Amino acid sequence: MSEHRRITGRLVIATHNPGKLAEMRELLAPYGVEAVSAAELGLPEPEETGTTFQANARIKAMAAATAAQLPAFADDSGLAVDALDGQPGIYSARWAGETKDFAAAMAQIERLLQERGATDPAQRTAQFVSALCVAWPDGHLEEVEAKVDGTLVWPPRGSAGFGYDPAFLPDGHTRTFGEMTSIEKHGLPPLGLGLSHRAKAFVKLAEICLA
Ligand code: ITT
Repeated sequence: MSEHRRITGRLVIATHNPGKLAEMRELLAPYGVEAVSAAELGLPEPEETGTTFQANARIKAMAAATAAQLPAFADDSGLAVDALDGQPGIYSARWAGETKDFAAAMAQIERLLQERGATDPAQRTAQFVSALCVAWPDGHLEEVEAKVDGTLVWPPRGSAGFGYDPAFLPDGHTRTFGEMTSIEKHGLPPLGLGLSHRAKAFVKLAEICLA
């Protein structure tokens, strides 16, 4: 097995999602990494042709690392609803359509849950999953994945965060991600609990790639 590699110097954050970008910047901030976004560099969005979160994270990180000739950090993530056999999963962004209408995507999930008679919280369990990949221009990869378990609520609650946050109630909590501050959702100790899927995956990545 090859050695892990540390992140030093400049890093591209290979996302075009402003909500994710903000979270990834906040997660990197304590490590003093100089982060520049794919949008700031004018990098194109690669097609996500993978069939897993990890494969798509790798596609995004490798495309940005090659184009920018810098290490690149990508996240592929999504919401997997148990009663819907893991949907929308890797298609979570695509369910919101061209206009990125997540209110409509949450309503679609709710319609499908109602069709299945999933009204009890125990029938409405879901996970947020995050696969993180750092790719270097020479092809070296570091990859981690994590999830957070929760329940879907209806109607959605709160306006913080992005995407499906207002519908997701993490286990052991009374407020949805949409009702939490950014520190509560993804802050790392000592400020936060490292609650979200992305925060948990980032902790794993930091252990192997960051000082
Ligand atoms: P990039 O590929 O440019 O990073 P994207 O939005 O297309 O941006 P994904 O393909 O990984 O990213 O799609 C993940 C979707 O899953 C994202 O658009 C959100 O709707 C949802 N999602 C992921 N993490 C989330 C979170 O922390 N809170 C709410 N929704 C989340």
